[in-house]
Amino acid sequence: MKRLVVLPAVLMLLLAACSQAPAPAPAQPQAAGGDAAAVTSERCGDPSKLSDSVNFYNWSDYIDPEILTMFEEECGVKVVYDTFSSNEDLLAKLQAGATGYDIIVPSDYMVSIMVQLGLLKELDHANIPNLANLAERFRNAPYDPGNKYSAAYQWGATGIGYDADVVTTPPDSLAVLFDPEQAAQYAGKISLLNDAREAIGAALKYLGYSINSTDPAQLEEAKQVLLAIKPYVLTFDSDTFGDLLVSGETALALGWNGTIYLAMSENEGRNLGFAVPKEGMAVFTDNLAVPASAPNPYTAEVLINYLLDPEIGAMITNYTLFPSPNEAALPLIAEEIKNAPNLNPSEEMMANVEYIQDVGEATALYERIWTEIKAQ
Ligand code: N2P
Repeated sequence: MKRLVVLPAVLMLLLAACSQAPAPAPAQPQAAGGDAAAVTSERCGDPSKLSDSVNFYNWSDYIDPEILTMFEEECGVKVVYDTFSSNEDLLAKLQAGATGYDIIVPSDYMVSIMVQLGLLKELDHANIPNLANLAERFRNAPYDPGNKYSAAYQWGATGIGYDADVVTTPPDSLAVLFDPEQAAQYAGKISLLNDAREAIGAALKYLGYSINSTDPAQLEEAKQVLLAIKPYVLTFDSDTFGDLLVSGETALALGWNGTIYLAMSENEGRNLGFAVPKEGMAVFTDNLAVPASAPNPYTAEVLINYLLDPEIGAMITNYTLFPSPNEAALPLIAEEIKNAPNLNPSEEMMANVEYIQDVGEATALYERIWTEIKAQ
């Protein structure tokens, strides 16, 4: 999704082109060190150390674009913004040698994998005092205790989005997706996340196994579950499943809570719901991190600190509707978001959920199964 890239320079050129003035001289390359004169805020770190631009690679629909404009205006740093749709896509991009990214947003288990592969830079906490705004459980998460490599950005849970005009009994079980008889009732109106760990993980949960199973026999069973209902699946999609529910192209979506809530809140005329299945589901924390190869690591840390500001943290959640790990931001988050049922999973629901974890060597097996499911 490219719509978030803000291009003041292009606007200036357009304006110049419209005026009668002689054509401007070609732009001079800017000196390293950014445009310190443009810094108008305390939130920009040491202006003399800022780069001209910073490259931010995030999940789709995961920030209020206004925040990028604010950072550009306050700090005089252009944010080059691009998006990805799964942890595996992000990893593949980095492993293929993409070296331009300054900030990436891996989930919990992918932080572990990237640390092991030496792909992340250790954060300089002196540049990120706002780490203190994170709730304790995000400052000492098992995948990165003490925020050595990452800072929590948003968290959430996977569940079932549904169109209550079509699925008239609110689903309480993954059987609505994975029991072929039930799924057949919604043939061609089902979307599943385009995500190996999420989709195979949900099938494992349906079977009563761990979302992190490494048992080849259990994984084979999960594959058979997915293959049996695949004829009824319209699409594997992690970017537009909310829109597909709104338009009526689907009636059921295995998807993330914030995305479904956004679809619900923007379309109150539509009778949409979000269900947490009784088998339990995945929860995730997505984290800001700096690749070891980042060209502008200082500016990346300044932007991470900016995103952890309480005001900005609240803007993020008020826009994405995913829960915030930023404790200092909570007073600024809209009450209806904090009180939405299922959006902030209750203790009871949390008892039944699992974090996706690094499954080590079994990752290759998940990948093979996923390729086979997608290919058939
Ligand atoms: C929202 C992205 C949610 C991230 N489009 C899930 N890890």
